[in-house]
Amino acid sequence: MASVSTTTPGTDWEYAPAPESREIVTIQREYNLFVDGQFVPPATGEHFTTLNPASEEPLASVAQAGEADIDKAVASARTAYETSWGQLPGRERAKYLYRIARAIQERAREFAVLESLDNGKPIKESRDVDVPLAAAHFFYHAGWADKLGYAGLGPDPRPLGVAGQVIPWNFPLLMAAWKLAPALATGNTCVLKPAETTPLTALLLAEVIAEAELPPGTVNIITGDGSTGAGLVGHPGVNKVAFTGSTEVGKQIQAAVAGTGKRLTLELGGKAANVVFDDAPIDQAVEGIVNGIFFNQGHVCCAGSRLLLQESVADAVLDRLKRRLATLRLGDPLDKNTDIGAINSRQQLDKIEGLVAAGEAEGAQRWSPPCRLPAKGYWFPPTVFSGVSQSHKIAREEIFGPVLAVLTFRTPEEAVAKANNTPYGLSAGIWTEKGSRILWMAGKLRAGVVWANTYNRFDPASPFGGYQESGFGREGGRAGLAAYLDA
Ligand code: TAP
Repeated sequence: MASVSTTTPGTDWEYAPAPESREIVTIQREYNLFVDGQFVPPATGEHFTTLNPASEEPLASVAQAGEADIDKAVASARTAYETSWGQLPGRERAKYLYRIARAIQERAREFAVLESLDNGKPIKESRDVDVPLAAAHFFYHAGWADKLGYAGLGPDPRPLGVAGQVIPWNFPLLMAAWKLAPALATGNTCVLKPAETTPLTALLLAEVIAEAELPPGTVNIITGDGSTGAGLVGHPGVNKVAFTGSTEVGKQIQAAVAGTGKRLTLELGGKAANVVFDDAPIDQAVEGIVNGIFFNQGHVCCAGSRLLLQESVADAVLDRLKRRLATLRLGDPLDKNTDIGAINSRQQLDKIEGLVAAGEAEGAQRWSPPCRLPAKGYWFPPTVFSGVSQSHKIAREEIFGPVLAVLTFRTPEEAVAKANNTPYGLSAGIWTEKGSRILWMAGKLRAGVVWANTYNRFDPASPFGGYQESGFGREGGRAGLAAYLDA
């Protein structure tokens, strides 16, 4: 598929295609479950197909885990907890985590190409963000494994046991690393379920884990749909549930886990405000706005999906933003020039289209740069809605796509009130030259992460998580260790 520039013909540079080769990856025709250190066929006998969302080409057939498979995986994790992994001193666990981190680095290109094929994200993002950050999470947590007594969580914090972990499709490998690395560093064993539409990099990670010779059962990776996730989090043999996904499913899990004594962390949706004041460096802010909402096609829980512009600079910022968006290139995720890749699934595309239609019906003004979408696959152009009011559906609901809702404000107090007018509370951005205003705003915004004069920056040492309907518990940093320890 050719890359398609969204720029106006005749006014832009023509880029030659620069496709990353997919030769580096060997995709098997069929994948089984990774249980007790081996790939085993599912007891259900069923498989489902995972697609390349950029072309709708079937990539592989993947096992559907059922009740008996979940039982087996949890039992194997229990045995590893009681007899092998759970008995290892931290300094030994660290060696395995370093091994995994180094193997991810060694196989980085393979992971990046596979992630872009299965997810639809541009190769420059999987190559420069997802894969290096996944390795960084294993390195960071390897460093903690023998120092847990110094984490401020008591002199001898104990692991919880078996962790049941369910992750979404937007950062498949990275979310697997966010879940597995802290759980393993703290001495727990794991059963992980990746999302149905993006199981392949988790299965490649299973291969890495087998090669790193972790004791069998320490990590089990079971693929399947929502019913597999529900079966895993509801399993009586699980001590800790860690879920990243939608608020709707998060609420169901919270209800299912209530009263069981299982420990729970939920990383859910968001509707973040990215707030630009009139003294902000406009060009930098425009880059931050683009990165905030168009990174990973807007499939980002902490995306800056509500842009709050101070009225005096609103027209100037919007004008520059539109000019910048006209230079973004949408198309083949494996092309190194591509900025915007494919939407992950037909279902997600339908959701985006429905919410965008609601935005138009409610009277907001829709704009996209001139943009030719590829004929096959799931695509949506970068879209900006101006004239949005707080009551509009597109200002309240998470779209999880490349769609920005622009609102305005006059005073810092009004900016805070509008930014906080959401049931979520995951992240926010502030753009201003004034340090005192950054600190004042950061203290008033009800969001787990607040970025100042930047956006979408992640580091394994920095805790990430939400308030309200964005969930509870933190991942990363010292706070992330606490979620896996009986401290
Ligand atoms: P969900 O539909 O919630 O799916 C997430 C995971 O849960 C998938 O593996 C899914 O399996 C599984 N699942 C579905 N129903 C389940 C149930 N009843 N019990 C247990 N597991 C179940 O979300 P999604 O569409 O994949 O991801 C998008 C959402 O995730 C967005 O709202 C986004 O904001 C949020 N998200 C949050 C964060 C953080 S850190 N807060 C990070 C990334 C994404 P299937 O794939 O088979 O449906």
